[in-house]
Amino acid sequence: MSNLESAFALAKERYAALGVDVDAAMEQLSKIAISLHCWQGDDVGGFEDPERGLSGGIMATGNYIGKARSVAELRQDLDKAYSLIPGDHRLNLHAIYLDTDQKVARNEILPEHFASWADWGKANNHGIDFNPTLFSHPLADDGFTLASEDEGIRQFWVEHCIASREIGAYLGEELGTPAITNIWIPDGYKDTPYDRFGPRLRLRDSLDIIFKKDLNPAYNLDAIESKLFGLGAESYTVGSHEFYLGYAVANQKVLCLDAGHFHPTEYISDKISSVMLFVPELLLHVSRPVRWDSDHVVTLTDELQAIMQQLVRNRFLERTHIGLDFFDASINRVAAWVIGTRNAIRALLMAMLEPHDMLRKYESEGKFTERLALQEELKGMPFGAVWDMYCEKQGVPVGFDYMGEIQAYEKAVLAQR
Ligand code: RNT
Ligand code: ZN
Repeated sequence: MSNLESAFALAKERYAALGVDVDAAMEQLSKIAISLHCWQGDDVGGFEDPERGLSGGIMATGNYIGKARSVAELRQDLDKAYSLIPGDHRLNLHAIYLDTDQKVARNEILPEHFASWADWGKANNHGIDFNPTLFSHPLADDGFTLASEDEGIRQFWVEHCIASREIGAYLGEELGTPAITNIWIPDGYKDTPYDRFGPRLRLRDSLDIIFKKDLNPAYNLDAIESKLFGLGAESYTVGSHEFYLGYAVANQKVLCLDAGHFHPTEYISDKISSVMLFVPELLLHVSRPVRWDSDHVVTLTDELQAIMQQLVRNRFLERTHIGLDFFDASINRVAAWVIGTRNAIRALLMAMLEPHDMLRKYESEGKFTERLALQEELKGMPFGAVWDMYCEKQGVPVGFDYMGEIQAYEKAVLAQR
């Protein structure tokens, strides 16, 4: 027996003593697809206009070598990242990542501009999700899009979102798995507004028009993403949590919770069990806010574990779409994907290895001392041996071994750009 096998055998015994079936957990885990966000590969730049900088209150900092400069380079980097992550996963695309030589206005994007992505998804077994891009554009530079008072601007962005839903449906049909098309807008004010209601009325009306046409839910599902504030929109954000929660409940849309979009001491893990009573499905933007919505690479934090525990304990995985949302330009971008995604999967596995029956029983019986003791003991369980075996079985590097491949890729590919 190899070291890996014997460590796994011992771990399996330890978990079995708590009534946990390790093989069943690994089997369950292999069916969960995480949606990797394309925008980690090029600092949210996109390929619509290479000259254009970021706007809309989001920002990537750092200048590490090797940023992807074309669709081909981005796919090459993504392929590398997927090869180091156990399981089959999805891709989350933004509209500015279209594949065409022509200049196409945002309100004129068509499925054909994403046909090569559909082909790539098919060839590599990736479902694809989609996002209209309502930032980094002259018509968004005044800080308002779907909530703008300017009819022309509002109409332009409504058309962009309608076109995006059609592209989502196209991708969903091509790939045989629904695209989650997620709308996030930057609309808000730097300083205290007089009117907090008008923009929200306009946003609601814009959404109503955008969602008017029914699309087949087997191809496209609509999601909406709230935010507390953005850079330059510190005083007021039109699309707040209350706004979108209300809209999603009233219209039965997918609610997107981004881990960085709340007050720093407010956690999305505790929102999941409430919102799931009232919305049909959930989209998560798994991110890591450090003091603010900084979009750091996801690490194995208590909050990451708490999020995954909620999904597993309440059997919400079937109604939840897990997407990632971080962008760090100060480290190897391929490694950022690999580290963040592996952590999301690791946290899921940890949640699947909890002794659910024991914990529930102690709680129901009011045995809170036992509950506390067991929860603390779990932190020392040989979970890493199960994770290593999972990676081995899925044919990806075990532990830190993936770093060698990243370094080789950096030397051979990224450093040549
Ligand atoms: C911005 C939102 C949004 C973006 C992506 C690029 O604050 O989190 O999800 O990060 O659309
Ligand atoms: Zn987000």
